[in-house]
Amino acid sequence: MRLIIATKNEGKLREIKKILKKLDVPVISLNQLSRKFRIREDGKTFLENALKKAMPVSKVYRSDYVVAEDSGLEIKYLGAEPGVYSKRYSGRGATDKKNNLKVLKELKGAKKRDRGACFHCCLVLFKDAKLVKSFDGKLRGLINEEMRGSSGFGYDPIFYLSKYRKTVAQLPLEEKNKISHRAKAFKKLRKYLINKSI
Ligand code: ITT
Repeated sequence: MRLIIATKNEGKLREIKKILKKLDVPVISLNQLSRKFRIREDGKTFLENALKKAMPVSKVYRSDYVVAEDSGLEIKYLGAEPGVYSKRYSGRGATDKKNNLKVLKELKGAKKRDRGACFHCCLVLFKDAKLVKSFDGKLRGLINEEMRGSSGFGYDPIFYLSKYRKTVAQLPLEEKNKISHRAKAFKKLRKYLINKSI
């Protein structure tokens, strides 16, 4: 029995593996499976997208546990955008840098009180093509006025945490893993799996 993380994002996988390292099961990603999956992330919510990622994998690998997560950045000032469009916010050929720059442009001149943002992670656990449980995690912060730092991925360079006086990209990965939206959701999963003796 293995724990398959239904992601192709190596940045995410690195973070997830660190959080789950105490579990006594092999943790692998889609990149290590012989079967290839093409997943359309066209759901309207993080939960819908997480279900879309997990189901096809769990249908093939029925005896393994499959975990999928969908995550993104929500900015109240932008009506909770980019949300489920976080990865492709700057359109065709989107990159992390272009996405960051687009957010900075949208918030140009916005006051501190309007710069509130939230990273949201929704995670689902599947077995035998059925949803076993879902977990959520959130991290609140502010959109910085410029990009800072090079650790992490995605919107980390513009996500500012007042408590640390740093962006998430200026924190070491160990630190991010203690507080991130993903860490919170995966710690709930870890606790669940340990309690179930998995
Ligand atoms: P998979 O679907 O293969 O898991 P993905 O890169 O498509 O990987 P998501 O759809 O869940 O991942 O994430 C959407 C985007 O949200 C992601 O590309 C980042 O831009 C942003 N994001 C998610 N988690 C983040 C984090 O911890 N730090 C910074 N940005 C993050």
